[in-house]
Amino acid sequence: MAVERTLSIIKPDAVAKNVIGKIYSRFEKADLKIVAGKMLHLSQEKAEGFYAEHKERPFFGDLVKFMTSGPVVVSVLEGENAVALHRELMGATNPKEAAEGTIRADFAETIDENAVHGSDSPASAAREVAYFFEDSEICPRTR
Ligand code: RTP
Ligand code: MG
Repeated sequence: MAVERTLSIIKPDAVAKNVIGKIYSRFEKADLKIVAGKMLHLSQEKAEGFYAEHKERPFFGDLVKFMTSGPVVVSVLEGENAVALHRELMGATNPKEAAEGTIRADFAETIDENAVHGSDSPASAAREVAYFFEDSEICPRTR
């Protein structure tokens, strides 16, 4: 299996619940390395650009409103099979359907405010990592 990178966003609801560390801890326990990270408050334009693939969906307006409602933590995670592993740790989009022990099952209640985002394919990950980080902001582990 290949070492991959994926983009994580800890969404405004989870930041408000003060569980950034608990979510980071899930990544670390799964042997995903945090190789970049920052907190920021997304502008409407930045959030719309990030979710451009959902532009025509009925929930798009609410999604952008939520994602700009407070600070988020964006991170790059690195590890074997990182994209799929991270999605597994997150659980289903709808927390009510998320498997026990997943981040969404434990820290989210509704599909609209579901605690975390994770890239859904290596191609999306490449686009999303570049959307938030310069190469110089990513720090691969040397030990
Ligand atoms: P994300 O992109 O945030 O990691 O979530 P995801 O891949 O699991 O889900 P996606 O289909 O990409 O949808 C992005 C976000 O839009 C909201 N959503 N609402 N009401 C609905 O039917 C609906 N479907 C999606 C969710 O907040 C989802 O995380
Ligand atoms: Mg998605």
